[in-house]
Amino acid sequence: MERTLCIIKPDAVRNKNIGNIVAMIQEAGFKILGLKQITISQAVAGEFYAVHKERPFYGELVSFMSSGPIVPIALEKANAVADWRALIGATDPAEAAEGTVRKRYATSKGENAVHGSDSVENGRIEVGFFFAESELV
Ligand code: 3AN
Repeated sequence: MERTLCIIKPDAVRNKNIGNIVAMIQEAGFKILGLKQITISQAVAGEFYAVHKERPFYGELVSFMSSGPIVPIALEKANAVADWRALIGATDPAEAAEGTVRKRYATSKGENAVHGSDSVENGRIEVGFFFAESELV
């Protein structure tokens, strides 16, 4: 079984889309191992997105991710990483396919509703960033 991390980002929480996104996750057959609502500091957001440190949008991304509550969700399923990324859709909602989370709920490349791990290794690392093993059911 593979693990991946979903984060419902501050824009989707503000727009009251937590329930809609969780419904899409469950309808697609993912098992929810852990789920919580938290607010993270700029320092924690910066640590989570450290791989993007050199990108021009890093500062904007870190400010946005610490601008309000987020909902990290630990997901499990066969092929979870690729399947969750397929359900999320393209980074830019204008390019996201019909029926994807970003097509429905994202507003821009920066404020794009959800996060998804980009590899099996990062799936495990990122789930561990937000959840202790004892919090996973
Ligand atoms: P994805 O989330 O689709 O894997 P990445 O890994 O390229 O996309 O980027 C990580 C995050 O950085 C995105 N979810 C988005 O919030 C932000 N981001 C990416 N590209 C841009 C951009 N051109 N302008 C602003 N923010 C961006």
